[in-house]
Amino acid sequence: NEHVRRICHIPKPTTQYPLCDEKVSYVQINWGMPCYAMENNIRHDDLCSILIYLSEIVVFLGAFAVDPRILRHAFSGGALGEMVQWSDIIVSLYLLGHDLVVVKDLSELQRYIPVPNENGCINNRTVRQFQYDLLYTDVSGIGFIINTFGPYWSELRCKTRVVDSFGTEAEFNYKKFSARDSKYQSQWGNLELNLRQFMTMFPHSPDNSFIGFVSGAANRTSKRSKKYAKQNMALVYAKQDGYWIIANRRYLDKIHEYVDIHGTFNRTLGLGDLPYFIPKYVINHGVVNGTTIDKMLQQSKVFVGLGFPYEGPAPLEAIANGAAFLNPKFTNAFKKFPVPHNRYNSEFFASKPTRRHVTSQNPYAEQFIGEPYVYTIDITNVTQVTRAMKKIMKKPLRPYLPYEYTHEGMLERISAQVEHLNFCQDSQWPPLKNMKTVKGKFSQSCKDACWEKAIYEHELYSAVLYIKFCSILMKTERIFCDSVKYSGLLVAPSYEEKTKICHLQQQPLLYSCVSSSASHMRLCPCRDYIKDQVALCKDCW
Ligand code: U2F
Repeated sequence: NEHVRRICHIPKPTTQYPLCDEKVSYVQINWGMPCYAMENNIRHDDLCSILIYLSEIVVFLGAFAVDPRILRHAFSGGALGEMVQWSDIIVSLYLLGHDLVVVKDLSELQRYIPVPNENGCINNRTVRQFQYDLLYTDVSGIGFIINTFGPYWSELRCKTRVVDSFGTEAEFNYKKFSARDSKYQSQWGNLELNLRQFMTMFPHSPDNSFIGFVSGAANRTSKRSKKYAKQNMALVYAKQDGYWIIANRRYLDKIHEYVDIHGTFNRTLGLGDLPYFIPKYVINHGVVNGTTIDKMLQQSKVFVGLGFPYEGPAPLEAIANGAAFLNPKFTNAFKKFPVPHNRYNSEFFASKPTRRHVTSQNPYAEQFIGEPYVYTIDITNVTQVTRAMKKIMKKPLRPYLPYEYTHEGMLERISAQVEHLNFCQDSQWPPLKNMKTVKGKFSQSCKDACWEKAIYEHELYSAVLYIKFCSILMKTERIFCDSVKYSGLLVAPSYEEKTKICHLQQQPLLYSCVSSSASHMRLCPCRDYIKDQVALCKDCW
């Protein structure tokens, strides 16, 4: 019933049939109850097509509000990845019918959140309660809210979703733990939120939720838009001239043997000749708009990664426009073994509240997509570069985009998250029926243990059944515990070989999917997932 996909406001979950404006026809279902549409006072029971619960939402673009320079730099090589993601989140929430207020200004926020007076109290006349169902913001936004609105943060805490590109891990989130060891301190940590309130750009941190973004794709743009034929052309992934300094000259020269090399970078290091580290044969177009980037990607056979920026959206746009992505693998320059970038060896990740190992410029492209769309190679190894270029030149690529990055995939995911994720009350989503329990090996994290059969699900940790499962597993897997102990270890629940202790988790904020220990065997809650839409489980949304 495509033609009746009109939605309207309904009251919060109620035992009554939801009923909107009777003058217009509409379609609505709420929480599995029967729905109906009214048209000219005639009731149609057969016109229901979508299941949606409408919320009133504030979107506070924290980083842009706190530092408006980010917005100003958008067209001169500044970060655009976050803007792509925010745009997609805002549009998705809007298209799903939710009521949105978008705040990009600090002073504007006071209209929606009451400011305490000098005595720390909220003026009687101002609204005492946050009138909205949800607040989407980022870590900068939370910092600002805590500093400005003080204790009022506790009102907002459970309604908040934090857009957090690189993810947040348990040891950085839980204050007592990070206070114990400087290794776990981060300026962005200590928020003590449910880890699933952090929403990432790629599905890289299963402790967090994956919100993602939408990637433009040639075969999905409007029929009227022009398609451009492939040329012997490469586009380099670097928006500022400074990024090119990490480019290996032999890498670019080798690619140049096959194709012309184009760039879209801003000149920050002065005009005149190109800096010495950018070869003269590079044709620069300056930072261009999205339509032009799409056109250039449609014309290019290859999109050339240099190693930075990490985990941006552009490689997916390239693949969606039929250009293969050369994805630099992080290796040791001399011994040639993999050296993933992380907070202990990279300045960029040093401040991030995660110990995640980033194996290449775009690990999602490496792990979830691969050849013939993605060649994850050591770019200092000419043999590997040559081999990849030969394969790329041999056969044209069909545009490809994983479903979770399409418009439909994003809408589906956001719709399910808004409807089912609830951090203000006890709720269980994904439901327990989707749980698959797995015993890990020593040194293995739950992320890896689950991956062989399913996917790790942070939410299920707190389920009562899961705790029971641990006890059952200990019996059925012949794990003979001398004793069972509640402990605050990052690897709990687990079995410790040396002491023969079975550890259950004492502190819910410390449940961690990614932790492992050589002396512990982890007991993991996993769930099934939809291929190409890993945020969702089968039949659960
Ligand atoms: C990532 O941020 P970036 O802004 O560096 O991400 P990119 O992948 O480079 O590109 C973001 C968008 O910019 C567009 C491009 C993408 O949609 O099509 N664009 C453009 O419109 N014109 C141009 O000339 C060049 C690109 C990441 F997203 C952030 O989370 C990280 O903080 C950042 C640093 O790692 O990298």
